[in-house]
Amino acid sequence: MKRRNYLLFLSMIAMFVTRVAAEDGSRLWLRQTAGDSIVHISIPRQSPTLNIAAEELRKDWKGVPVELHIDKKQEKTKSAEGFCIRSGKDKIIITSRSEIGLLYGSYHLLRLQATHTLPSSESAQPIYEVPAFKLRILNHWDNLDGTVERGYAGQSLWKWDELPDKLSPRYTEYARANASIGINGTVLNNVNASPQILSEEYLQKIKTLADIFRPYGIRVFLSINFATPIVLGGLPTADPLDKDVIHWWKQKIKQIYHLIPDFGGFLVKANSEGQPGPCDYGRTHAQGANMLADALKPYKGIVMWRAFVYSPTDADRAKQAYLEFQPLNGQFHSNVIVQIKNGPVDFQPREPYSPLFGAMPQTQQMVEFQITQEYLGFSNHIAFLAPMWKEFYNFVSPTTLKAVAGVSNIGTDTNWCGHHFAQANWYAFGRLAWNPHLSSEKIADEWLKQTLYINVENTKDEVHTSLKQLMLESREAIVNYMMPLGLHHLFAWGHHYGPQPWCNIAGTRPDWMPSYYHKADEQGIGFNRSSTGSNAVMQYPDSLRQLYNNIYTCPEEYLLWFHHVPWTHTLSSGFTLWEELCKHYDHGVQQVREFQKIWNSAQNYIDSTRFVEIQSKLKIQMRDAIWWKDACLLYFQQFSKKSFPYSIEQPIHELNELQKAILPISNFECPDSKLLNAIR
Ligand code: BDP
Repeated sequence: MKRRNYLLFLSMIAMFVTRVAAEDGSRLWLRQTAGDSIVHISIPRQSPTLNIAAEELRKDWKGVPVELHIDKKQEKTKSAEGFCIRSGKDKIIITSRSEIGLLYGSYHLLRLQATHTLPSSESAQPIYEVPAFKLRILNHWDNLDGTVERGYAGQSLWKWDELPDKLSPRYTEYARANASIGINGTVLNNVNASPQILSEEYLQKIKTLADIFRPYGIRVFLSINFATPIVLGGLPTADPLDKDVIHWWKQKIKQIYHLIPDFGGFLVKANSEGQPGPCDYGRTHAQGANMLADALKPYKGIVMWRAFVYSPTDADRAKQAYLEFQPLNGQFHSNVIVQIKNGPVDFQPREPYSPLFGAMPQTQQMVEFQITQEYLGFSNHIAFLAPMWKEFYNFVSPTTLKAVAGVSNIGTDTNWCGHHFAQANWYAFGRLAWNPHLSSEKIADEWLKQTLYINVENTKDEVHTSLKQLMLESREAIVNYMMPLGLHHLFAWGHHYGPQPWCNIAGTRPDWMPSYYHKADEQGIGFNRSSTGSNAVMQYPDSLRQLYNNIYTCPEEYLLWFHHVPWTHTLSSGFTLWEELCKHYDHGVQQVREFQKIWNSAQNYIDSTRFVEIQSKLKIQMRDAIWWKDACLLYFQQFSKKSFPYSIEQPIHELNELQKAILPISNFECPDSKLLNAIR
């Protein structure tokens, strides 16, 4: 080989090696590499959105030529965002009523290619896809100082200090990733909102982001602080019926739309956890929401008004959102959507669905899921959340909801989400927001194939099957080792990472203390929400009320949510409650041991960087699972006064050692590993 050719050959190898080695997770599920042939892609016209579609296909599509067509009359895909893919022998045609539909269709085609699920051209029926929800939106809990509330993946993506002049390449990558899975809205800032977000200075920055996101079909929304007219506007009140307040909001909204003509609207956390709101002025949530909605209406903006409220009253916390919001049914204006967390308490590893869903038939509702793992081991544990969200849809039909929101798990970490597997939750959120009928297995399958393997074709079927199994079981494993059988909120106060079922801080709200929720005593454990207790069951429709109200018919996964159950009560397995509790905690630990084995067996099919990183996280998860099991079982044993079944792995910690450990309390960071190592 001539010297020049030889050098060229070496540099090609070097390029190839860097390409293979550069698996740091930054490319998410969009890892396809260019095909050799240049395929002809035709678009109906030049436009920012269509150019992106063409560029994506040119970069990654390896098949026959593709034509993109706008078809205003396309009947089957009623939504403008829907699309149809028809494949023939010599070309593929994607049609949609809109440009963004064509972009979604292009990403869909590429997904079929990457997951090896392209239908063969002869047999192929056209593929029609329509999103189930019109609004599929991420909620960022990002603060203006760059921190992220309950974020475990670094700092906020939005570099407020640099905007609007300097633009991080991540803004476009973020928009692209969202568009590839159909997410079409983003609330940029924390629901605990700073009034400054609406200042002239910030609106300019936000306009810049909106301009970057627009071609990807993503509209920008903002969380607002209800007292902004006082803080920014210098008014003496924020009373929603005050004419100066109304005028202030109208002017502010006019200013926003002048900069961002397709601005989506506001998300509001009001009279919740100390945030200001209309109730401060004797007005209702509906009056507060409607005032904003009326001001947004001329611009087609909306208000997403959160129902996450619970005041320190005697009423069971699980009942409070319903008590406060249900009577307001029918009072909200047509561009208000009440945003409700999936469960009645707060994003626990397992909750029954919130009975507020379906209880306000004359009011538009949307669900809020939490993608960030505040209550699921932060970015240290693998918790694939599609099964949890699907569980919600077993009770609440997607057709009754206007929209779906997910609290984002994205930050400045190279791999975006802290844990490589946490990317699967961002992915699953988007895919389920588009189609809630997709199975968890299908989503896991898609994500694994697109994201994880060095080479899909060379990956052994059994490895792929066990990794899928790992993902599908992962959330249930966490429920098992953290809080099985309907237990909830046993978390350490403040940061919600480790177990502290004993936590009791004098002078703190009782409904922030674990004992409020587990109520363990010598007789038994669990919160009696049946008709002989707080009667929260009353808020559910008849059929479920009867089921949940009876200790013998209540599904065991919700048993201790609805009942205070004697330690000696026999469960369907024939074991007593105490024995079952021990077995569940133990099973969770054994599941993680199994996950470690599965992961190790995948070594040859995953790049070494991500393999080792995930392996290390699994070690932490393993130690945490044992920590959770030991802490909860040793603590509850003081009440049950029973020994552990021989069949379970016996504790390796002492209770007093666990109770002495001081957990660092921070909203923003993972716990300090040195301190934790002392107890793990
Ligand atoms: C809780 C979080 C808190 C949020 C709150 C909310 O701990 O940081 O501000 O939810 O959703 O789960 O408003």
